[in-house]
Amino acid sequence: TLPAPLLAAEPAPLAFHPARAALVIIDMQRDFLEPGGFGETLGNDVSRLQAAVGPCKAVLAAARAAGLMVIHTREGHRPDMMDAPPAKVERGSPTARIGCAGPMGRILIRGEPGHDIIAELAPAPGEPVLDKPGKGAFYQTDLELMLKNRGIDTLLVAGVTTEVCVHTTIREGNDRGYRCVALADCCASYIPEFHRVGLEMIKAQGGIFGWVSDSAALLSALG
Ligand code: C5J
Repeated sequence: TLPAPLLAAEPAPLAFHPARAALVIIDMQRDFLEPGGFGETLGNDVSRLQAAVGPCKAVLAAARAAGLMVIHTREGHRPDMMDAPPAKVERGSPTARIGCAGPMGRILIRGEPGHDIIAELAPAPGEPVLDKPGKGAFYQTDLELMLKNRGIDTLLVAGVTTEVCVHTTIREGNDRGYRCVALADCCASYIPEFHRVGLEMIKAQGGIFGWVSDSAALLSALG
């Protein structure tokens, strides 16, 4: 067998087996990255998330070339919104909440244009697209089952936003025994300070719930 590549990361480098690692790209959806979607209705400057697009494209291409499992997630709800907790729906402006009509269709609703993954990161045939009703990718989804069936033990996590869905997914994965690595420049937040501190939190205390690496380190490890 080939030696496990070493990924430069903090707080320490991490050896990983490409056959047991998955690239998980969180919620790179039009609703979060483009004007008129969920992110903007909450008062955010969506242009801040663009920084993650190029690095995500690069790691996606490298992961595909190396034969890594690639999983895309989307946050959103059923058109009947039976899976949308009232406590989630009732936040934000009453005319621009989840389920309301917007320029990209109903906000954060499956099947609407805004719910799609941005064109630059479109899933390839055969790559699982995981629809999740919550912030974490494990909650009420079959992610754990897919990872178990593929023998995955390491999650390389990219996407948006750092301190919300990326963090929640890494925390969930860590508790389930996965080595979770946030790829810093492949993640972004509407609030730059939260991006920075969110990454600090993961790797503090000896990597309390994960590791932090970046696209250049992953490309070099896979190269
Ligand atoms: C948010 C997400 N921020 N994908 N969702 O509501 O991080």
